Order: sequence, then structure tokens, then C-alpha cells
Amino acid sequence: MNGIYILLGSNMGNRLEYLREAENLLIQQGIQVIDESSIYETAPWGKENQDWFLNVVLQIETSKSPTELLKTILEVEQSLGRIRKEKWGERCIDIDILYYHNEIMSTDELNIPHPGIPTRKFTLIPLVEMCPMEVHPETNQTQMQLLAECSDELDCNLTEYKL
Ligand code: PH2
Ligand code: MG
Ligand code: MG
Repeated sequence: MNGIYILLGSNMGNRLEYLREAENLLIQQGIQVIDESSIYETAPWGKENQDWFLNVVLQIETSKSPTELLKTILEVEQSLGRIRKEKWGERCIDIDILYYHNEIMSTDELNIPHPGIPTRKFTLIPLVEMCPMEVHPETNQTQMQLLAECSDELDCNLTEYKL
């Protein structure tokens, strides 16, 4: 995997504005956005009785380490008023590090690559749009192969929204 990829998601309030604000705040923190996927409207994964999400993947560049990047992300989430309630529950903004080049790490606070990638179409579909042939550093599969083998059947619909 070449590049740093993050996933933004929102399923509360003005979802599109939350995604836009999150991107702006990340840029203000010195993170460069190199590429962005389309915005998808996606059925809630993991806990079904909640509103649909908007999801988008950004390719970014930064001199921050994974841990420093996580710290910045948590600050951005907090400044947008995220309150953590339950696992997989509704959230106004969630920002997850998907890939950090070929880095593999597993600590209490951070797992890279994100362990949910192979099982979530709302993550794989935008990744396939951006970097279909990039290889997952643990499974050695391309994003396309991961999507082809993914058994998630929840809807992930392309939208016309723009960040
Ligand atoms: N995030 C989750 C749990 N479920 N479902 C969708 N569709 N999109 C998400 O971003 C999402 C989710 C946990 O962070
Ligand atoms: Mg998440
Ligand atoms: Mg998260």
C-alpha cells in the first residue's frame, strides 16, 4: 500500500456539513488532502436501527506518525462535538485511519491497517474507486480482490454530493 488513507463517516444531523467541516479542520492541522473518493450513502453496519451514513475516503499526506495523526483526528472529532456512546452507534463524525503506507501496528488505541476493511463494503467500495490495485500489507490482496471476497451485503450507494 502506497499512501495514507482515512475514512470519514457521519449519520447524525447535517451529515455532509460534518464531513466538510472535518476535512477543513484536518487541513487546518497541516494535513494535506491528495485525493478523495465519491461520497457514498451507506446502510448502517453493525447496528441496524440507526440512520444511514455518508462515507468518504481521503488520501492524505502528513509528516505525523500514526500516533500523532490519531491524536489530531481525535481532536477534530471532539471539536465537532462527537460524544462516544456505544460501539457502532450513531455519530456526527467518525474518522478512521485505514492504511498508513505498509505500516502494520496493533496497540490498545490503534490498529493499522484498520481491522474492519475486509468486511465492510462502505470502506472497500471507495478504496476500489481510488486505488484498486494497491495491496493490503497483511493479506497481500488488492482492494479489488478484497471487495470481490467481501460478503457484506449492505447497500452502499454512490451520491452526487461533493465535499
Ligand atoms: N461506522 C461504524 C459502524 N457502522 N456503518 C456505515 N455504513 N458507515 C460507517 O462509517 C460505520 C458504520 C463504526 O465506526
Ligand atoms: Mg469507524
Ligand atoms: Mg473511529
